[in-house]
Amino acid sequence: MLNEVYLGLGSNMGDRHSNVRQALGLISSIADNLTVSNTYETFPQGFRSQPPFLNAACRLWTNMNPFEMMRVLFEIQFSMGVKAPLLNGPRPLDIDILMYGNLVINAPNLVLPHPRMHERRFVLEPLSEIAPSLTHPILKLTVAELLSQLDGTTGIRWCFEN
Ligand code: PH2
Ligand code: MG
Repeated sequence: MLNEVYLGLGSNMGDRHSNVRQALGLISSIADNLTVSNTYETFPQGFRSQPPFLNAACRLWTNMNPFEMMRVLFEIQFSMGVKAPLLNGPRPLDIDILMYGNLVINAPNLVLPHPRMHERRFVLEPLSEIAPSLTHPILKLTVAELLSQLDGTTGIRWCFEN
C-alpha cells in the first residue's frame, strides 16, 4: 500500500542549489510520484547566527514505513556528507519528514507530524504550494490556515521558481 509523505529540505552550506537538486534526485529514485515546491531562500529560524538556507518541500508516495523512510533519508544525507543529521547547525542538507499520511507518532527517534512544522514559515510556505489543504492531524488546521496564523516576522528572502 502506498502512503502519502511530505518532506522538508534545507541547505545552508556549500552549493545549496546543487545540494537540494541532488537530494531531490536521490529521493525520486526511492519514491513514486515526486511533487516538488519552488525553492525559497530563508533567514535562519531558531539558531540565528548561521548562513541563510534554501528550503523546499516535496510530496511522494511510498510503501516504506516511517522508520524505514527515516533510515533511507539518513543514508541520503550521509551520502551527501552530512555527518550528524540531528544537529541544528549549518549543513549541506537536512531532510525532515513533515507528515506521513495522518500518522501521529511519538517515538524517541521520530515524532510525526514534525513537532515544529506549524511554527516555521520556511516549511509552511513551500508546503502550501503543493498541499494547501493538507490537514494537520493534531491541530486540525490546513497548511494554508497554519501559514496565515504566523506573524509576519520570520523571513522569506527570495523564491526561486522551478
Ligand atoms: N532548519 C533548522 C533550524 N532553522 N531555518 C531555516 N530558515 N531553514 C531551515 O531549514 C532551518 C532553520 C533545523 O533543521
Ligand atoms: Mg530540520
